[in-house]
Amino acid sequence: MDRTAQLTVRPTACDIAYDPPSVAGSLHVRAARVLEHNWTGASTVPSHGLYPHQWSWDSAFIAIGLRHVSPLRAQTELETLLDAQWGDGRVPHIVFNPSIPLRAYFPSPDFWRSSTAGRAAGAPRAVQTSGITQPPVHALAAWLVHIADPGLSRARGFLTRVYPRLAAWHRYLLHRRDLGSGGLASVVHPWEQGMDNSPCWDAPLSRITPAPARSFRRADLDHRAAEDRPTDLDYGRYVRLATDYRDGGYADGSGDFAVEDPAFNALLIASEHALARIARELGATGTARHARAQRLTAALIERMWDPAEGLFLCRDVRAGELVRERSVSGLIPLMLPGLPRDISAALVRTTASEHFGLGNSTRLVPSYDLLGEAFEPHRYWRGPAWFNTNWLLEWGLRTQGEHRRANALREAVLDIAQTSDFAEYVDPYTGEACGATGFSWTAALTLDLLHGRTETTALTGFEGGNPG
Ligand code: 2M8
Repeated sequence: MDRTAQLTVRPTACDIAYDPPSVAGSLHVRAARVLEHNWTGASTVPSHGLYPHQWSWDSAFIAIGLRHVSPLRAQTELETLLDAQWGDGRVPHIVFNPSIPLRAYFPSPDFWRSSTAGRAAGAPRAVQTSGITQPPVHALAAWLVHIADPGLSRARGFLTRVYPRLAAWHRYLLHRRDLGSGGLASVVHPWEQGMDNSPCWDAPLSRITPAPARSFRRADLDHRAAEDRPTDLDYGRYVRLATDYRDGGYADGSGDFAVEDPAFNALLIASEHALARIARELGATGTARHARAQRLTAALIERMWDPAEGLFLCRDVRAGELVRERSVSGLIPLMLPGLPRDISAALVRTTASEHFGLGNSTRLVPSYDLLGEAFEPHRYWRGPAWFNTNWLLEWGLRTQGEHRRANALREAVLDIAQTSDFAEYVDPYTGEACGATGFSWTAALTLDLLHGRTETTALTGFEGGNPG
């Protein structure tokens, strides 16, 4: 879609269909209002203060919720993001809004210099973006948006337009980013995986020389308490990694940080199943994509499953070893339909174990091991519970037939989203709000769970189900 066309599909108030189930009515309306407030005309910001641009995986989650309010806006959200795709297939993690002052967010477009430093990698000229990526939730989102209103989707040629872009995105990840030569994608920066300061990155980041503190100015601390955010040392390393990547023209392969992450790869696999469904809708068989998703699942198990922990672990590709930290990332492969029964059963046990506490000491799964040395209940991705990961786990529990646990998790997400005013993240024990409130993906995924969950198996169309 060209950028002129975007203006013509800007929805009006009439597109916002308020038809909530009666009991959950006010929650629906409140969640829809958050998304309305954060909508900028062609996409949705995660939160106006802290994150005033378009973020990649946020937009995928936002579209998944928005489809229950305005399927047209949900399609537009994804297409705006895909309009900023690079020639090599990468989907950037931030698409910058040119009307936002540079000082409002760091690193700003003048740091990334996408249209010049990214020229060889095919960065777009008309829009400024970051040069790194985020988890590939987009094909999954595109399929879910399509099935929310197939008539509108077909009339607009939505899937026909997004399919080649999504296929190029997956191709980029599976080829240019197979840095471990094991068939899986590596992330080259903690921001790519999305759980920015997870303790999983501590060891691989320890080898990175931080950029001097005086060489950059953090904007996040204008909005939030330092105790809830990554440290200055973390930021120094984030800046060094991004600077080196940029100065190498965003070419892949030589960076000092390369990690295979279970959630990133599980989302790629789930999205590959979704791409198969999209291919079928467009008249192909989709069989090759389902088969690839199965092969990727086998690689994930071979390279990251730790039977003693009952958890998938990150693989530090540069050090050639597993990272021995327990993160919610290692539970996300529960979403995968082709998981062997012993693995899915072990993962379900781990969610309820003393490390994650689900249904025992916690109602939402924390981002990191409750017993881990690095655990901090309020510091960003080092312990707090997040709504997107819990939505993914709800999906995962349902995929594995664990409906009672999934129902309880669904209730907890809805309840805590409401009482926390759609917080960015919460204390995993008390549900106390942390970070921004009125956070877009929290509102969007609340909407999705309010509208029930019938499409888990329909999504994958995975013949054969779970092997015993
Ligand atoms: C957080 O990450 C950004 C950098 O990408 C930041 O801290 O400034 C993460 O929570 C990430 O997962 C999320 O996509 C982003 C916007 O919500 O914020």
